[in-house]
This record gives sequence, structure tokens and C-alpha cells, in this order.
Amino acid sequence: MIKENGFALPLVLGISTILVLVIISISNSVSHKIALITEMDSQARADMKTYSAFNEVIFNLTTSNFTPTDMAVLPVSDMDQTAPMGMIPGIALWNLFGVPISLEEGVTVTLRDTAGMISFFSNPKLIERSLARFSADTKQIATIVDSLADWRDNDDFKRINGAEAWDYRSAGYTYVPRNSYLQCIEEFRLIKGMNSFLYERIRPEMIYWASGSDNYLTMSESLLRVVLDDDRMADQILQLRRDRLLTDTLFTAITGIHGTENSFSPSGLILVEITARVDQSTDRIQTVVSKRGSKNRPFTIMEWMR
Ligand SMILES: [Ca+2]
Repeated sequence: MIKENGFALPLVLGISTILVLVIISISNSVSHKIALITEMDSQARADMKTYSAFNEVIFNLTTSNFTPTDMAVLPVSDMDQTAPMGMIPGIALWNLFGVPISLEEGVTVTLRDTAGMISFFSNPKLIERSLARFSADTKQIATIVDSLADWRDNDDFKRINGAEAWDYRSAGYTYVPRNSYLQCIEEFRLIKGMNSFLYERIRPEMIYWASGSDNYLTMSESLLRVVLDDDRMADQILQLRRDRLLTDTLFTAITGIHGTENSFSPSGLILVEITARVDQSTDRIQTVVSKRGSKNRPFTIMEWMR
């Protein structure tokens, strides 16, 4: 009997321990599921907010006129009363030079006129000047510029500082030049002489699509400093733009730069970036929209990343 009593106690304790462990496990599983559902809910709300903002941007892009530096959005809803940077009564100005616009809590939109950016196709000289701002190594810059040209041309004759297939192979690269147009901006990183430091600095200024014009008035601060090569002058231009006083005439008077007839107006090809944050969740849309549509389409999506 004594032996049987001694055996019962550990058995009860063992069963109790197992029960406690089962309960803890169920509790943890439920907590995990609640956290997961909460996260899915906030992610879904973030996704809805970016898509809603995207539709608002598209509506405004297709129905608004451009000033030299902004999109002039007519007031159609309550939101416009609090829209940022409104300098004209009743009209909200949505800047086209990449300063974030806050649509509502947690939702920001940035718009960039691609004519104020660098494209391989429309203004390749700006690539060289931009690189030169971030590197004093003139040999490296010359290597990148010539190698970029060699990458694009369809022959195997290299320029003075360039590189063709033989040079890539002998330098240990696992690839050779495309001998054709670059297919995306990321391909620029592969060019001989290019490195991460320079690429990361020039990448935000680059756009794949050629807008067909250069708009000095919508260039980013970084690119304006490259173009003007005079920080005091750039500060003056930037202040005038913040005050919405910058015009083509003033720009030319201050900088001495005379553009072509297309140099001082937005292109209608706009890089749109939308970010929405809800609790710990974030959703982001990056797209390039052309205001030029076709017969049955009021606009064209050139690029879409979400
Ligand atoms: Ca070539």
C-alpha cells in the first residue's frame, strides 16, 4: 500500500505538468494568431491607403494643369483645404520636384517631373557631371563614361578609357557588355569603373524613360547643385522655388543658363512614389505615369512596382 501511494503522487504531478504545458501552448498559439491577424489587418489597411492615394494622384494628374514647378490641383474635396504648399487661394500646389506631400496621417506622396531627372537617353552628359560631384578621381569618371558608351554601342572597339568584352573578361568580370541599350537603370551598376558608393548617390536622380526635355525648375536639390556648380546660387534658386517665385526668366537671369523652349516646363511623365504606414505595416507604390494617353486611355503606366 505504501508503495502504491508513493507512485500515485508523481503520476498526478506528471499529469498536472502536462496539462499546464498544453494550456500554455494553446495560449501561445492564440496570442500568435491574434498578433498575425492584427498585422494582416494593418497591412490590408496600408495597402488600401496607398491604392486610394494612387487613384487620387491619377485623378489630379489627368485633370490638373502644370505650373513650371507644380501641379495646380483644383479644390474638389475637404482634403484640399489642408493640402500642403498651397500658395494660391483655393488651389493646392503639388510640387513636382520630389518634396514629400502629406495626404493624410501616415500617407505621403512624392512626385518628380522626369524632365528634372537624368536619363541615359535624353541627357547623358548630366551623368558625367553628377559622378564628378561625388568623385575627384577623374580617371575613374572617364572609365565609367567611356565604358558606358562602349556598353551601348554594338561594336567591340573600345574608347580610350572604355571597356569591351576582352577588358571585362581579363579583369575577372563574369559578364561582358550588352552592346545594346541598357534595359534598366540597375544595369548601370555593372559598368566597368562603377561602384556602390557612386551608384547609390546617382541612382535617386535617374529615370529610365526619356521625357524629351530638361526642366531645370523641377530638378532635385542635389541635381541643381550639380548643374549650377555654385552652392550659393543653388541656395538662391531653391529659396525662390520654396517661395513659389521661381520662373524661367528669373532662373536665366540668376544662372545665365538659357534653355530650349522645352527646358522650363514639366514633361507630363511623372515618377510617383506613395507610402502608407498603419501601425507597424508599410505599403509602397512606385510608378511612372505618362500624362499623355492614347485614344481610349487618359494616361499610361510606364512602370509599376509595389
Ligand atoms: Ca560595344
